[in-house]
Amino acid sequence: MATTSDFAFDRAHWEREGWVVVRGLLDGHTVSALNDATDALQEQVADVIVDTTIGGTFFEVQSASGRKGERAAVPGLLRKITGPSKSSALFSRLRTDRRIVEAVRATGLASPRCVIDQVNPKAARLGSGFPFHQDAGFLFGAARERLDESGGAHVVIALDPCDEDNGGFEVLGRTHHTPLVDLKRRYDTSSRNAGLFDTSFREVPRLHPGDAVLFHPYLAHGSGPNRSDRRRRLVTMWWVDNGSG
Ligand SMILES: O=C(O)CCC(=O)C(=O)O
Repeated sequence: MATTSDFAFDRAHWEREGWVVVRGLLDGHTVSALNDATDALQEQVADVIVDTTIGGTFFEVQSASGRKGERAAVPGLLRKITGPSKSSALFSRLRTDRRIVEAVRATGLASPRCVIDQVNPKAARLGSGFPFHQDAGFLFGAARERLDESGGAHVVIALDPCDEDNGGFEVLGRTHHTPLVDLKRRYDTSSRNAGLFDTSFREVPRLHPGDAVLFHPYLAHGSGPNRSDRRRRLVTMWWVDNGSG
């Protein structure tokens, strides 16, 4: 288990590229429990064909085109689960998990607070890509103020092996130094937005279950479609620095 003292963090890479891989942030037992919890959440909406909220958790369906607001390609097929912590004790505990908090703290956040938690499933063959975007543009209100005043860091944690073939998480290195591209929350989720960002330092880190990518809230990122027979699931968490106030 990672502790403050043995936490391996490549600061130079983080600062230059705006992202860094942390191997084995979560152990196999935790990953397996999170996968079971994700399956249980998915079972609750096994028959839905439109976006659905249950107990504060939002289930966004995966359409055939990848566009939001369209019917599910197959009943119960999901693209995103927002706020799994509202329905699952395990996901709720993850928001204060010492290993994740220490990793986020290592990026420079004095007092990290999780403001968004999600699961991003991508079904074998049917899961569509994610357009490149900067998360900071999708954070509003008090959380956005904290980000602008004190900073933030985002984390994705692989629940399955992730690579280019199954629509692994893609980062556009060094874009965290560029201004926010305002997508006005209305961008076409079936596109890739590739023309909007510099893709020169694009990478798709190969991740094993439990590995994480820490990335800057201004870093452009996305993912391709799942062309494999393997599903791909990620946990995504957005953190802001509560600072001293
Ligand atoms: O699922 C993915 O590959 C990317 C998800 C993402 O970037 C997001 O939900 O903001």
